[in-house]
Amino acid sequence: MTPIQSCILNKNTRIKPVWIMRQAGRYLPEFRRIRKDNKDFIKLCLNKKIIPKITLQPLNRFDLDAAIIFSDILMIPYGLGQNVQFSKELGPQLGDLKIDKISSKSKVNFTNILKPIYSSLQNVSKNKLLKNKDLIGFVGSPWTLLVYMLNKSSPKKNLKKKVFKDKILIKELFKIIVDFTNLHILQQVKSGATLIQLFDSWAGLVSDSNLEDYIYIQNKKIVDFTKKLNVPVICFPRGIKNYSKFVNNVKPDVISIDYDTDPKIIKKNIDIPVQGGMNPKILLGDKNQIKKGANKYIEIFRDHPYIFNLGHGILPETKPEMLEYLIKVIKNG
Ligand code: 1CP
Repeated sequence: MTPIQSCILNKNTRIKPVWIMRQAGRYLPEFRRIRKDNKDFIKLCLNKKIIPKITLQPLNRFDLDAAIIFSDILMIPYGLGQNVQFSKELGPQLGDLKIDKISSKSKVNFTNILKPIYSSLQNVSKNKLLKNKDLIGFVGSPWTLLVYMLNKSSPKKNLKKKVFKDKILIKELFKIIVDFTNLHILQQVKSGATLIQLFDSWAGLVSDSNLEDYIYIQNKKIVDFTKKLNVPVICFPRGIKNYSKFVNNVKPDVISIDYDTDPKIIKKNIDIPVQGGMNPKILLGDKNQIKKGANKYIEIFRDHPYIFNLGHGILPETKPEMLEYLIKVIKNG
């Protein structure tokens, strides 16, 4: 059994497996070199020759316990027929949402469009670098995808509140997103993903009165589906205030925490395996700070099944040597 599976299924507290959100990405010079020659990000995410290479880049350098497939949460809106483009300055830019077009999307056509992702998973899962390691498939949670699809750009800079007023549209859109998200998970698992992570990156935007409908119910639909496939599922509802209420409602196998969350309170109130938490900015500091930052989480979760990760994605300005050092600290105590 892999270290991560042993942590999740056997509640093994002795090992502290590690992987890093955005481990395949812009902080690696070898990724930036590929990116320079592949200006169209969507095309890159559909290139079955390059996806496996990028996915394995961090495993060639570091002693990680999992690979995460190089892809993006916005491949679902793209597969549904909404235009998606990435610009360096503005981030993701989506086209108009045509609900009629999206509602009539066939599962066969969606699967065909995203086929390079599935064949890349098959390819990576056979690689010897993955021996005794997990291969992580992922999706954006329904709310986070709905935000991008309606807002049409990142809510980081500009949240267009009025597009979230049409409750009938929201209900219809949730239904489509859940159906196709489950299909995307099914195809990833069939192609070799051994673990699924749900990124609810914008869960923190939801008011308390909508948490049930927009966060708990929607994540639970995906979690229940994934559990039936016998694959553990990790939830990352970034920015929510009450993680234990989320866990009680959604019942994931693992809860991934953000860096604003107090790990001591999590440890006290949550029984299931925990992942992540350390602020990615700590990796921009010196080795002493990194050691101190990592040991804080290792100490708090000493007697708890814990997968080491950060509290959000690794920052592009991180020096790879600092990640190498962090992993050494985790593995050697
Ligand atoms: O070179 C570039 O400009 C591309 C940067 C980049 C990369 C490397 C984007 C654009 N996506 C990715 C890959 C990616 N995205 C992975 C790969 C696997 C790995 O982790 O190594 C994963 C898991 C994601 C997931 C993702 N995409 C999330 C959820 C996690 C999070 O960061 O909260 C989100 C919100 C996205 C949307 C997205 N894609 C890319 C960017 C810059 C963004 C964020 C836009 C925003 O700020 O709203």
